[in-house]
Amino acid sequence: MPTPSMEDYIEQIYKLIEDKGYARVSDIAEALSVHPSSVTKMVQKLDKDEYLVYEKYRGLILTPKGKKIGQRLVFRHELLEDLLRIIGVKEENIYEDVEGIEHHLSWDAIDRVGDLVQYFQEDSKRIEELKEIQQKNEDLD
Ligand SMILES: [Mn+2]
Repeated sequence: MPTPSMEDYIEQIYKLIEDKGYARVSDIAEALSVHPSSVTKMVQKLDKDEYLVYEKYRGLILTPKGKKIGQRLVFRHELLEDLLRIIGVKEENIYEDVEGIEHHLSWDAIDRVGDLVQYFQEDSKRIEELKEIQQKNEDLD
């Protein structure tokens, strides 16, 4: 299993390749707010662990194993954003909150979060009921 830091890299690399068709060390460094030398080091480790293939002058590509995990990590991030949005977390907090929790949930918990998101998405009345509770709680403050 990849470590939380490896997960962040695989997730960003997957997203960059999805969006732009390629992932350069400089783009990864910018996306993760880290120094390019840290990216090079991590990319070498990910290459060694067979998540990607890195060739200095030709860039990098994800292996099937890297792609599969990348897809799951991006799905997990987006699912948790959906959850926080549905339960009314302020937009300005959503990204950082997800970055903070995403590595610390089991895939079991992620599946259950998926059920919960589906529960709300299937009937907007449920979201309205939650908002009513939130309104009541705010009035108590
Ligand atoms: Mn993330």
